[in-house]
Amino acid sequence: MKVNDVVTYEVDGPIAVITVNSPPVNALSNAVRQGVAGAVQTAIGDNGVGAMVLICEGRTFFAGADITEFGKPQVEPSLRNLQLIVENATKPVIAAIHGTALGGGLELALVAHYRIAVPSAKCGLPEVNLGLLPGAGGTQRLPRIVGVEKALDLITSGAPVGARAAKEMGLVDELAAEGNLRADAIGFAQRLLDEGRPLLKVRDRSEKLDEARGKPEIFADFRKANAKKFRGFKAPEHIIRCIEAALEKPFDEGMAYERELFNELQADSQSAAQRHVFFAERQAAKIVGLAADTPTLPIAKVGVIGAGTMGGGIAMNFANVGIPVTIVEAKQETLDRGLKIIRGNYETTAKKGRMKPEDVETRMGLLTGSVAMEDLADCDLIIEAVFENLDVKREVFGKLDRIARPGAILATNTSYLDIDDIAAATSRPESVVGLHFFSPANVMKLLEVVRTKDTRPEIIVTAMKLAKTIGKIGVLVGNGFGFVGNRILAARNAQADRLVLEGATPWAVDKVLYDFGFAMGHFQMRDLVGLDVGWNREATSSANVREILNEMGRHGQKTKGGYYDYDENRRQTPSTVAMQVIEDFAAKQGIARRAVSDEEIHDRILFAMVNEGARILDEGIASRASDIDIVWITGYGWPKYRGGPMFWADLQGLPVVLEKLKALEAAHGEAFSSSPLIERLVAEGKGFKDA
Ligand code: T1G
Repeated sequence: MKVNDVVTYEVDGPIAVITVNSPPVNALSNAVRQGVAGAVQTAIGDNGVGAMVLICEGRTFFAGADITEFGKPQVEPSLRNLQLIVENATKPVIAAIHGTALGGGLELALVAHYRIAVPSAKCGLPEVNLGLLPGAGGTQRLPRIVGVEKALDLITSGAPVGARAAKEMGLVDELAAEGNLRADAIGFAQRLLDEGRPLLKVRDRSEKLDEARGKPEIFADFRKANAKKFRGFKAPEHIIRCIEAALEKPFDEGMAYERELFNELQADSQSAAQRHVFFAERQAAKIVGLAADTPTLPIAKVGVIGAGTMGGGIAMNFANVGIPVTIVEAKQETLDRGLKIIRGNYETTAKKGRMKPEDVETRMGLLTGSVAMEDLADCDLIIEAVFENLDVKREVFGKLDRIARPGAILATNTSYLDIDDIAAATSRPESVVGLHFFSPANVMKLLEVVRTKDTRPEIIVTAMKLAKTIGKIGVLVGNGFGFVGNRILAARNAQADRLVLEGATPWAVDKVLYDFGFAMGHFQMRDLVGLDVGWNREATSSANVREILNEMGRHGQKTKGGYYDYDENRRQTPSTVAMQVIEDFAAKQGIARRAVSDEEIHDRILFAMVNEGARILDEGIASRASDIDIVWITGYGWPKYRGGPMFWADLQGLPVVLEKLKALEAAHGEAFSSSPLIERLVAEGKGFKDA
């Protein structure tokens, strides 16, 4: 019978089956919680019922609390009150798990008396990814089942575990046959009844906690080992404290402590930022302005031109998902070197246990090397990753135009050149698209999909779908200098370079950005990438500090010197040589150096970036402000707990941003003349999220 729109109740002999069907992921919405509570109470009151199975239809068991309900008035039963109904049921409740039992979904399974899962199922507590902690007893119950150390890992990483591993650690009691979960769960429930198995409550178990008692070093060591990873994030430390409480406090006090710390996190801007990022990532995949039925083109074979760092990394993305790739290089020795590097990358990954050794050959078998572009004639998608020079790229596309089959997608990996100019070298500009990968291309998640004024809709849809296929976060952007990411980076570059001429040091600039939450500072990143990227050795003319450092052979980490000096372990120290170059250049430019405060560094860099983001949005180069956030979080390391430059600006309030820009413009010139979009939004009392 239907309990409500999303929950049904039926009886199979002495077993009640409570089925939830609330697409897309059976999130524990108000209706789901009300329906499950009603069904459990019906089963308890039904004398013919001896036990009950709680199961979901669709793609997964409950994937957590319904994040869309956060911040809205609480509707009973709350998740915790639903848990009390289940945990105190007078008849066994068996949670039948498939898909991903995550967050509140797993926490609900933890108050069931038994858990059965299909082998393909996964269980996890990923709340930390939302700037939260498991707020329905996960920090108190999980350690009681899997032990403190495993609980610390699982909850602070948010990583799911597969059903087999879950069974080994006692998180799951029984494995069902794949595709036979309902029947096996009913059979398991029947067996529990026949055997008169007890109503086990996780909250009453303490054997696993006892193993950790009197070992404070477990927590001290864990904090130390993860200090770098957790830096700046609030949720991980709150999680650790809750697990410590599980050890030190009686269950109900531990639950109260967990609730207190959960509420703190939920009210914090870090969680708002990370929930924003969760939805923004998914929004980015949705294309604005194209017909929903735009067809996707089949990509059975990919061609890559260039076997260097970028070309090799790009090729790996496709081989990793079983798509054959032909890699073309001009010279055999360069091709061989490129293929060797790819093989080396795979072997290293296999040695680290992150891929099966036999997959090295499987993936290398998908890569065909060639020194003839003619071998790309049968490819559905061809990506060029040759030298970042417009003439070189135009020449390549001219040849491709003659070789590629009709309908093939011709993609450029350029990071800032005008793709319309590249497309104009072909007779088929509608087939040209930008696929801007970030180095290392086989690792970095971000892929800027750059549409030109002519790119066909099918190619846009195909490219965005392909991004997901190869495990990237695709963001559709418009054509223009630097697209979205590099254009904002250029704004940051300009301010950082100007600041060090005016009196700041590179290390002061880097510290401000590091303390803001970036993994590394601006000049450290330049040294890492290499100062000579994009440097023209023939035409160099000491036009700026960076050129002068390059002319001195100071190309960054790879030459043990750039803005910093590096020892054999790549540990950096501020370089007096670089500082002297800066001071001399400033003097030559007639710039009187002065003391520059950290606050000025902070404001000039961050508000210049926000202003450039607003211009990008106003020009339609980005479809959404949140797309800009995703680009800078996934491609450039903007701290996730600050939500991205546009979210961060909204958090400051656009009136504050506008005021800052006007003050900065008065002091430092037109680079800070505010985007008209900001002025419009302020006048309308809106934020970037409304743009
Ligand atoms: N609530 C609401 N909507 C959700 C959702 C959730 N928990 N999870 C996913 N969706 C939507 C998502 O926005 C998208 O919507 C669609 O489902 C498909 O998602 C008390 C407080 C389950 C692994 O963090 O990790 O429980 O765009 O594109 O790639 O302690 O979704 O189609 O309109 O990601 O197959 C904890 C988050 C919540 C899990 C499926 N749970 N979700 O991945 O599909 S907090 C999570 C995921 C909590 C308790 C705490 C993934 C997935 P639309 P998708 P997918």
